[in-house]
Amino acid sequence: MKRALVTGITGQDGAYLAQHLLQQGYEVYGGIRRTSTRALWRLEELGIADRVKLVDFELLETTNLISAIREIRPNEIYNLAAQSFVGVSFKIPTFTGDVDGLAVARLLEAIRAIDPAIRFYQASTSEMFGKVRETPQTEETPFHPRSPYAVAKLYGHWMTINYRESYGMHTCSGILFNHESPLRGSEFVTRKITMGLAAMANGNPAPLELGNTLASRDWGHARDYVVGMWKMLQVDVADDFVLSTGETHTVEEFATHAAAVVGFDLVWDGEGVARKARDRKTGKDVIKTNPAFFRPAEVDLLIGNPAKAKERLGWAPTTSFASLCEEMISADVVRLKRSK
Ligand code: NDP
Ligand code: GDR
Repeated sequence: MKRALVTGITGQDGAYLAQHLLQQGYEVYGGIRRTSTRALWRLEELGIADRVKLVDFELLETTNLISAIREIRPNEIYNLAAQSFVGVSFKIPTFTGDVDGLAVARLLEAIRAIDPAIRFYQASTSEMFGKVRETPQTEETPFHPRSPYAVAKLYGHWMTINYRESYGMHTCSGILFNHESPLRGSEFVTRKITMGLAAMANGNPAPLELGNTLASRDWGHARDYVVGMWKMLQVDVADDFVLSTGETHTVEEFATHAAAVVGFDLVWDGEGVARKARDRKTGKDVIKTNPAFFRPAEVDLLIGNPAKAKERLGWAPTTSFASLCEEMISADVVRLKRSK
């Protein structure tokens, strides 16, 4: 039986990846950092909380990483743990650099010292393309990060490649474009929209406040993307892969589609801070712009080309943009009803 250590087990991807690995017959260890309360709700929603073995895992503490790897002796490590919110990284840049950048070097050194045959997956990101140099983006597109988060992730990305080239280790970097799900954290824009619209459909009168609604992203479903992560560690020759859908949509398109599911027909108008959406039937404001959610530097448009992953891994996304929106808002409507 193969053993995997998944860092960031309490996050969106950690939960779906753990589910996939269990389905493949793995013994799954989940790295969890010490906090006053354990956030296991995602594992519980997937019904796998009692099948994942939790181990103390703090990326900022080298001793902790070494003892976890020594104790578990995994065949594969998936490093999903991170300070993953781009907006927040402008407020805590050095902390983000430590967790998302330097910690990758800590982890790779620990693996090299304990057992360099352990296969390693690093959660890299389309944010590294930032102010994009070409469209669509591929594994060969030059990087231009636009946030402390993306700069830190770029360090982790290159360290992952460096350990492969320097020591022949099986280290892979997955350059994943945005992937969402009903298990997405509530501060990311898709989930913020689906939670906000579900609440409004349920009678909450306050309009939802967003930042730059004209930003465009290549949005897929997390359930599909964790399969790609796993496939990267199953091929004999380690490499780096883009995972994306090859489609891009604005925040406004996502909101308009999700709104339609709960009965709002959004009409957008205005520019800058005056940009807003009202419901065509009632004339009421549904979404307003709040400049507090603007970022000091923005990534305007991302769209990935997943051809290499399709060809070498046989990976392809299976969830359309429309069904992603529908699944997310429907889940939030059900949660709201259940909580009443
Ligand atoms: P989440 O924010 O949902 O999960 C992040 C996880 O990291 C949580 O389990 C969190 O624990 C853990 N973590 C944070 N800091 C530390 C630390 N110092 N030590 C140990 N664990 C820590 O992210 P996602 O699941 O969405 O993303 C997974 C990874 O993929 C991240 O690295 C992200 O940057 C990257 N990524 C995500 C994409 C996406 O669209 N989702 C796209 C491309 C890359 P806690 O619960 O305690 O906070
Ligand atoms: P992103 O995701 O920054 O792409 O990073 P996020 O959902 O935070 O933002 C997407 C776009 O929406 C715009 N936006 C808002 N964003 C948030 N969070 N809240 C708002 O109110 C709002 N209004 C508009 C943003 O400006 C941005 O342009 C995610 C994370 O999962 C990263 O960890 C991952 O690496 C990348 O995706 C790929």
